Amino acid sequence: MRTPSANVQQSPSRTAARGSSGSPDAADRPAGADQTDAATRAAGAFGIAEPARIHRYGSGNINDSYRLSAPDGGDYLLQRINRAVFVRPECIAHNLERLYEAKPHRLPEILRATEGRLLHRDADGEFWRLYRFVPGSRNMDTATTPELAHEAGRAFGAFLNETRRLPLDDFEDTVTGFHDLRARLGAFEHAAGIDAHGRARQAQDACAAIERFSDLGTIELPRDRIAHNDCKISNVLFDADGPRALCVVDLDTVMPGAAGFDFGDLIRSAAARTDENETDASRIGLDLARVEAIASGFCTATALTPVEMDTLVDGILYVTFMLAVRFLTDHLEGDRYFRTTHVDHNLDRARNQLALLRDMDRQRLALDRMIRTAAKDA
Ligand code: GN1
Ligand code: MG
Repeated sequence: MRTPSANVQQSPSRTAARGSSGSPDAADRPAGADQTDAATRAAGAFGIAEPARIHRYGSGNINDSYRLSAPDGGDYLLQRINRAVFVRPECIAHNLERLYEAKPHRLPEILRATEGRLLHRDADGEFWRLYRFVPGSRNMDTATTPELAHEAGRAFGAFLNETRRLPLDDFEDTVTGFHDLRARLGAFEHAAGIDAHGRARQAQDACAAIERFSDLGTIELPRDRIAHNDCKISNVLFDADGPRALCVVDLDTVMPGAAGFDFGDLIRSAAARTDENETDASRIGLDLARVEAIASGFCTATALTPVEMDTLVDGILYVTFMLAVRFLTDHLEGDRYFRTTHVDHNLDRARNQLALLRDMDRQRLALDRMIRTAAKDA
């Protein structure tokens, strides 16, 4: 058994309590009146006095997003930072300043509040930020074709390529221990030991699978570059009318990281045959054609060091296992972190990631061969 770490215990979430949906089908759900009022006031702080239209938007698990139209027809994405997850929002602001100073080519345009800051703090202590909505864009929860998978790989590879010269010391950790699997295993053991909600028994299968795979906690990846750290495919914006990727979004976790984690997160989300909410285990698995396409797109857009090349397969297993651990911990702790839509949602997600992990583990050698070949040909 490992020692629990306070750093990465899942923290209470305002958003989960609101019960809003993580389902992509619910992307345009209406916001509660109070929340919309707060969002409208926040829009005012960015110089949009009376938005013509404002509504909840997106399928993110953490922050609250609103799409709004300005009276002059401008289209924006306004987001409230989840303070329970990002306990030091000023670190996000600091990192965004550093990132945008570097003048990246393919990021959404970010706007400043009238007081000049990228994050606006409202009277309730909530933090908001505003992006211009990328016109003609769409996103998705898994890549349905190798062409889309290739484009997603290219988009995140290009992001790493653009950030490769940014000094590590210029960036803060926006979430402490975000990719610390050992600490996350510690938090899981702790939650399972306490079992505050009496859920461990029903989740026995998943808890046992976590124990079986716990050796993955010994994997070490060098965290020696600025990475995106949340490379799920829904964070790629595609052209609404075709397969082309336009840019990557969701920059709250841009901080020191590893190429293998970014690559791994993309494989887990974009090469999975289903999204992470699928409950039919017989449908869950990796689509190797998409793995090949992602590897090829990724390696076309950025050059990896030999050490990084050697960590790609480990990165895939590591991030998938870590997310299973995180979902299961949150289930045991009473769904305080990830937004959920139904009872046992986090347990379902944990089982989903564990089923995917089993398939990845079975195909480890094939994955390694395929990724190296794709990189060589890129
Ligand atoms: C969260 O916010 P969103 O939905 O892009 C989470 C990621 C997980 C992901 C799983 C800050 O991402 O780490 O991989 O859910 N973000 C944070 O869907 O915890
Ligand atoms: Mg995110």
